[in-house]
Formats: sequence, structure tokens, C-alpha cells
Amino acid sequence: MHLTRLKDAVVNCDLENVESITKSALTAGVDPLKAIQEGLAKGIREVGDRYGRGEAYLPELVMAANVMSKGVAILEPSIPKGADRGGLGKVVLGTVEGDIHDIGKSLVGTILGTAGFDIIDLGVDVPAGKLVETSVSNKAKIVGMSALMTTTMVHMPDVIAGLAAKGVRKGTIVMVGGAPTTKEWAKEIGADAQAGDAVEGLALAKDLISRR
Ligand code: B1M
Repeated sequence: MHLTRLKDAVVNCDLENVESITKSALTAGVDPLKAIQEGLAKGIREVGDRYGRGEAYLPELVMAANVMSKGVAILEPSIPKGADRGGLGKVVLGTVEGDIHDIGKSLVGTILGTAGFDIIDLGVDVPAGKLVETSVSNKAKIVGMSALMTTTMVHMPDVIAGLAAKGVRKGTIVMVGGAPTTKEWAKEIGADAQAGDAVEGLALAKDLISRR
């Protein structure tokens, strides 16, 4: 019931009631991550699909995204912290150049952060060079890139080439994610991992780190 209400709040662009709906889900003991992934995110995908079919317009997409962000902001502080907080290594994170989608990327940062990674989140529309330079100067263990559009995911290989040019490719784990990315895409561009959601991203990051 709570998950459906969360989904519907996004679908109906219900900015007024999303706070109370989200808080009542938390009070009822709904797992905050589940509330995001199986509630709010389902709603935003539904609106996105409608937009893709020409059944919804950009203002609706923007409003629905605002509702989603408001709900996520309430839920994020309640995501349980890992026992091994801190010390898993630095992760440089960003949405690639030309792309301003940040909800999924930020969620990945939150989940990795609560599990013990040190997150350097460069935000959105990040040029490849900035991701590479920040990674090198911080001796990052992982570079994480997010892309939500087929037109922007093409910048991901530039980061991998940049790391190679600086001689740090082998020592840096490259993880990619975002709706248009796939395992095949990751393999094709020479990334180490692709994650379909934030939970898988955390599992892959921990696994890859443990094997270094
Ligand atoms: Co945009 N948008 N949007 N949008 N938007 C998409 C991506 C689109 C598929 C919608 C559609 O047409 N059906 C489409 C892209 C089509 C394509 O590929 N070419 C699209 C478009 C076209 C656009 C604009 C160009 C529209 C316009 O202006 N005409 C514009 C882009 C401008 C730009 O970037 N330059 C635009 C704008 C926007 C809003 C601002 C309105 C808003 C974003 C708000 C924000 O981010 N602050 C928005 C939204 C909300 C979407 C959809 C509906 C939902 C994205 C989202 O937040 N999902 C999206 C449709 C869709 O994805 N199906 C769409 C929820 C989030 C929790 O999931 O981001 O997938 P997601 O992240 C997940 C996983 O993917 C994974 O874990 C996350 C959490 O579980 N993951 C990683 C993500 N990154 C990862 C990194 C990792 C690991 C896992 O490791 C590093």
C-alpha cells in the first residue's frame, strides 16, 4: 500500500502530499531504499515512459522529478549505515557531460557512502577530463559514471581513455550505470562493471575492491 502511494504521488505530481506519504511509509517501517526503488522510482519511470511515448510533456516530467527528489530527501537519512563506515576507499562520481540527470547518481553516492566509501560527487554535466583529473589527484579507487541518455553515454569511453593516458587505468575500477547502460556496453568500452541499480552498484564495488 505504501509503495503504491509513493509511486502514485510521483505519477500524480503530488508535491503537496509527498512529504506526509513518505513519512507515513517510514513510520510504518517500510525500508527507505525499497521506498525509493519500488515506490518513487517506479512512479518516475512511469512518467518517463509516458513522456517517451509523447503522452506527457516536459513540465510534467519536471514536476514529477521534483516530487521524487522531495521524497528521496526525506528517505535518504534513514538508509541504514554500514557497520564498516569509512575507509573503503575514495569514489569519484559524476553524471557525464551533457547530461543533467542526477537522482540515480546521487542515490548511488548515498548508498556507497553509507556503506563506507568516501564519495567525491562532482555533480552533473561533468567533462571527462574533470573526472580523470579528480580521480588522479585523489588517488581514487573507483570512478563511477552515470548517464541517462543514449546521446551522453558515449562520453564514458573518453574517461577510460583519459585514465589510461595518465597511466592509472589498471589501478582504478571503472563502474558505469544509468538506464541506457548495459553489461554489454560496459564490456564494449572496457569498464569493469555496470550496475542496474544502487544496491547492485554497492555489491559490485565491494566485490571489485576486495579482489584488488
Ligand atoms: Co529526462 N530523459 N530528460 N529528465 N528523464 C530520460 C532519461 C528519458 C529516457 C525519458 C524518455 O524519453 N522516456 C529521455 C532520454 C532518451 C534518450 O536516451 N535519448 C530523457 C530526456 C530526453 C530528457 C531531456 C532531453 C528532455 C528535454 O529537455 N527535452 C532532458 C535532458 C537534459 C540534459 O540532460 N541535458 C531531461 C530532463 C529531465 C528532468 C530534469 C525533467 C528530470 C531529471 C531530474 C533530475 O535528475 N534532477 C528527468 C527525469 C526524471 C527522467 C526520467 C523520467 C527518470 C530518471 C530518474 O530519475 N530515474 C528518465 C526516464 C527513465 O530513466 N526511464 C528520463 C530514477 C532513478 C532512481 O533511476 O536514474 O535510472 P536511475 O538510476 C538508477 C540506476 O540506473 C542506477 O542506480 C540508480 C538508483 O537505483 N544507476 C547507477 C544510475 N547511475 C548509476 C551509476 C553507477 C551505478 C548504478 O555507477 C557509477
